[in-house]
Amino acid sequence: MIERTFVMVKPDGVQRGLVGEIISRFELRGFKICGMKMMRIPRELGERNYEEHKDKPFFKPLLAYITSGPVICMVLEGENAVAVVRSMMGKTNPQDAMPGTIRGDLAQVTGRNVIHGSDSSESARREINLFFNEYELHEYQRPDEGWLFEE
Ligand code: IDP
Ligand code: MG
Repeated sequence: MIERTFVMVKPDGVQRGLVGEIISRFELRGFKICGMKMMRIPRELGERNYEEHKDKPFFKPLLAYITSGPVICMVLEGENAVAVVRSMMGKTNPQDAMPGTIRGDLAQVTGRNVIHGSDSSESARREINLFFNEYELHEYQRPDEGWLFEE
């Protein structure tokens, strides 16, 4: 099933110059970039994105982290995109993330784990609507689609 997911390179990923490396992994895998922008997340948007964690002890540092500098927001489309992107990201704690995953290759600790990705189709819909309007989301064909997918 072709679906969309929301992905964000967090402030540490931008500051460390990892944006190209991360986007490149998704492009090479065959994901289509349907939307992309750089922004500094306002506090309220950060709170809404992470509202499921509002009672956790790490909520305050998480908000400080996520609003500490610009991020790159993306909407990626592909086969089973939510789960596949999560598997490419690796476990939340980079020390548990497998080598070959983004966190497993590029990060050290949970509080600086370089990337966010939606954890379900419902979260994806919610997060895409939170971060993008309809004029920022695009439909187009990749010329390699005929070879990425079966007929
Ligand atoms: P996820 O990003 O893999 O979906 P979540 O459990 O949803 O992980 O947590 C959201 C984000 O909150 C994590 O990516 C990480 O940046 C931060 N976080 C989660 N747990 C901790 C913690 O125990 N200490 C510090 N930061 C945490
Ligand atoms: Mg999560």
